Amino acid sequence: MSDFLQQMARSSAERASAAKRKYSDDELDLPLLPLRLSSFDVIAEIKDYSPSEGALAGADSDRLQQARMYAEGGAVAVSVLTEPSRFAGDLRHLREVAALLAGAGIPAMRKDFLVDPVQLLEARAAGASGALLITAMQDDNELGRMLDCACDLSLFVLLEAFDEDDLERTARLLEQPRYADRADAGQLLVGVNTRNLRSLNVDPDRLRLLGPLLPENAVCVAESGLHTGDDAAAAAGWGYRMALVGTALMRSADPAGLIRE
Ligand code: IGP
Repeated sequence: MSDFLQQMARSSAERASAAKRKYSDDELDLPLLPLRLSSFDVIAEIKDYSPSEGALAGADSDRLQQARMYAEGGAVAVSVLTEPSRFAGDLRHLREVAALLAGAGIPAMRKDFLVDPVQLLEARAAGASGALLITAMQDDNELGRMLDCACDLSLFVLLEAFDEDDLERTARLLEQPRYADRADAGQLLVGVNTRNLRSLNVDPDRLRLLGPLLPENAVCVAESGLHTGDDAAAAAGWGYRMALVGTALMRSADPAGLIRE
């Protein structure tokens, strides 16, 4: 069997072809909330299950309560896993969380292994204002198509890199004026995921090692394996202006307090 990322790409493509039949433009008029960045921000994540950590949450009410605590803690955005097979995610989770957060003016973003522009439409129709794109899943043309679609829909994008090659590719994309403009506006972010999505292992040292290679014209996000305010402060010292935190917040008795740290 192929590696994890390939499996995810295949099952995601199957879901995309089913989704293509569903949406028309008039379904896409839910409120769009741009990211409003400050000096260091947290994107807080809702995920019920992680392939590496196991179950992180249960009932639907927990999910909404979790989103409320993220809002209370001052999360700049909330990321919601929608991948069903390995993360127990669902577009319904995104829809419910986005609707709840819209009242507080906090954008929700779709976290999944997106391979087809229609999945960005799905995200938009579920009320998301942003989406994650994984650089290593697509070639430059495919990624360009996804970015263009996200721009057309005014979705903010977190473009995720894992290694030097990914970061070089994101830097090249960011040389193109249309993407550079989105990055300048703080609506195209570059993330470094410390978790290798092929093996699922976390290498926390990646944040430090890749720090010098971060593109200068984008806000950069430290992703995965961050547990404390100290972890976030270290990331800030290496040039990251945001942290994406899931597991630690899902497990915390006081997620709002942890975000404020
Ligand atoms: C959150 P953590 O270690 O705080 O739960 O990680 C987030 O970075 C992680 O869920 C993630 C992810 C992804 C999940 C980052 N990129 C891509 C699925 C797909």
